[in-house]
This record gives sequence, structure tokens and C-alpha cells, in this order.
Amino acid sequence: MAEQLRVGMVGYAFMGAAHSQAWRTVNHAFDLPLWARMRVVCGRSPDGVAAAAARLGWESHTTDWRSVIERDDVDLVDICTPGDTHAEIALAALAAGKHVLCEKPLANSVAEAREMAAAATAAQARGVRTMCGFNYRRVPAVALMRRMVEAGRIGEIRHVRAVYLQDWIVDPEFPLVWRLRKEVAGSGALGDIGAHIIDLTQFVTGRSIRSVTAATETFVKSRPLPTASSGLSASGSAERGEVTVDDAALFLARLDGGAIATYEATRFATGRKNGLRVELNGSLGSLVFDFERMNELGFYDATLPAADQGFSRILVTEPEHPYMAAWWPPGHLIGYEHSFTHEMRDLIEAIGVGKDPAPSFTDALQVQLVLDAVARSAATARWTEVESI
Ligand code: SOE
Repeated sequence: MAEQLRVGMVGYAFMGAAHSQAWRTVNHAFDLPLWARMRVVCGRSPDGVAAAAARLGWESHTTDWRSVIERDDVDLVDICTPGDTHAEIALAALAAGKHVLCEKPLANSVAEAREMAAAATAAQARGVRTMCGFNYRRVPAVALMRRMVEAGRIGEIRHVRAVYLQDWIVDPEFPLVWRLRKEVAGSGALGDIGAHIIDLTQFVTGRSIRSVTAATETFVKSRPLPTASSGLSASGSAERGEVTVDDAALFLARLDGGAIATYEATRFATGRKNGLRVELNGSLGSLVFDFERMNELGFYDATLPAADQGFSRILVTEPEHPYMAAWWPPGHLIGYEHSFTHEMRDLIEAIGVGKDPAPSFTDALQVQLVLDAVARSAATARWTEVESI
């Protein structure tokens, strides 16, 4: 058996469950230089984390995240907590020489993200690796989209059109969970799902957002305080609290290279459950990714004879397609959870061969700078430049 990569995970809700599935699966799907071992999971509730360890497959459990970092049988700390704890945990882990995988967005502020990126860069010299968990990069159809853009298949990109549409808080009586509190989440739809489409569009185009003009809205101003919550569901009490984050964020953007873009991130798109869609229009064609049809990539090839032109649908299940050789014969589809398995594949391989995985904490800092520019623009109703790294 390959050398072990011993993992300690902090947090065990939705992302913790998705990461656990990936740690359990990755070495059974891919031949990798290291074998992931699920040593310890950490959570605030003694009973909750004990049940999570049993359910998710962790060898031990604790309620003290610092003990995870102090253990000499943990090589990598996987941070699956709300954003208000990312910086403290990541900085402590890096100082202890642990590799770090941190869920998105990297932090709740630019200042924290800068500190984390600087610490990660310094740690690289000690062979310590970091990655931020923008999992949608690892959907095969998204990775293929990037490959086709890089190959020039759609020419010069003129338009980027990205939406991330959810509706889990349309009910005004849905409780005030942590994702709706600025002091915990940093922002609302903007940082939670807007971060995904910012990273994804910069990844597939290879271009960075340079300036934005934005509008945000909070439709429901107060909600019942939660009595219990898990993932995206919760139950409420009679007492109410103020919603301190955006319910929706819409912005226009200019990317380097000349493309102009539209972005929409909202949790009030009634009927849309996890509606992530990106369309690129170029001088030679277009590409469309729709998460609700995540095994397909839409392609319009304007170099064909006019009579042959039309949006085709590439079924992204061939062994030649990114990640797919590890799974099933052509035509057999994969799911949301595979994006996390692919994320762990790339992280383990990078650590095993001694290179820095992507997206780095510096890549994630750039996303944080875009989030900050959107928030500043929404507050001033002006076009706003994205600060430099
Ligand atoms: C809630 O909006 C959420 O769980 C996000 O936090 C995840 O990043 C996204 O992948 C699914 O929806």
C-alpha cells in the first residue's frame, strides 16, 4: 500500500459529508501516490461528532480542533466549517506544518484571505500544500470547457454569462441559519454561491475579473431564530433575528482580454434548486455548461458550414474526457459527489509529487477580492475596480 496521507477534518455538515465521501472513495477510483486515511473528524457537539464519525467513516472524533492540528498522526487538515473559522484554523494548521484544504470562500474578508495566502505561500517553501475547495472546477464537463477554450475552439471570448440560482430560503419563515448571518458567513448568496461562478468562469476562460458594477438585495429582513439546523434545512423558534447578508447579488463585469460578463447569484429563484449555468460566446463559437445536465457540454461551432451549424451536446463520458477514465464505460453518468472525489484526487496527487495544487489560496484570494469589489460597488452604485493581489 502507498504511503498514507492522514486526514483530520473540521466540520461534518453538508460539506463535511461531501468531503468524507470523497476521502472514502478517491483511492478506490484513482491510482495515487498516497493513500488517504480518515484519522479524525472534529465538531462542536460531542454526540453529533461521534455519530458523524460512525456515519461518515472517520477513525476517531473530537470537539477540539486544536487537538487535530497537534496530533502527529495528521498530515492534512480539511476545513469544512463556516467562513468565520477558516483563517484561525488554516493559519494554525500551516504553522504546524500541515497541508490544508479549505472550503470556499477562503475567508470572510480580504484581510483574512491575504493573511492566509501569505502563510500558504511561505509554507510552500517547507513543502506544505494548500487548496481551496472550488469543487465545480472538477466536474468533467467544466474541465472539458476549459480545455476547449484553451485549444481556441471558440476563439476570442466576447461574453461570459453565469448564474447560480437556488431557492431554499424563499419561505420567509425559514430560520436564521448561519449562512444568513454576516458575522459567521461573511456575506450571503454572494460569497456562498457567487464565489463559485466567479472562480468557475475565471477557471474556464483563463481570464480574471478586473472591474464590476453590482446590486444586492435582502428580500426578507428578519427570520425566526433556529432551534436546530443541518445543511440547508432548519427549524425555527418564536424569537426572530435580523438577516444581515444579501439574498441576491447581481453584477456586470469586465474581464482582462476584453470580455464583458453578467453574474447572478440568488437564493430566491423560486423553483431553481442548484441552478448553476455558464455560457461563453466567442468569435468562433459558444460553450454552455448547465449543472442540471452536468454530464453534458453544449457546443456551437461557428467554423462549420452554415448548414451544419447548431448547438451540439457533447456527452462527457468518454475515457478521453477529464477524470472519466476512472469511472464507467461511455454513457454511464456521474454526479455532484464525483466533483469532490476529483478534488481529492488532484490534491493527493499534487502532495504526492511535491507540487502546489490549484486553486491555491492565492487563487482564492483573487476570488475574495472580486467578492469585495462587488460588495463595494453595491454599496456605492458605481463601477468598482478589483484590487490587485
Ligand atoms: C449552499 O448554498 C451550498 O451548500 C453551497 O455552500 C455550496 O458551496 C454549493 O455547492 C451548494 O449549495
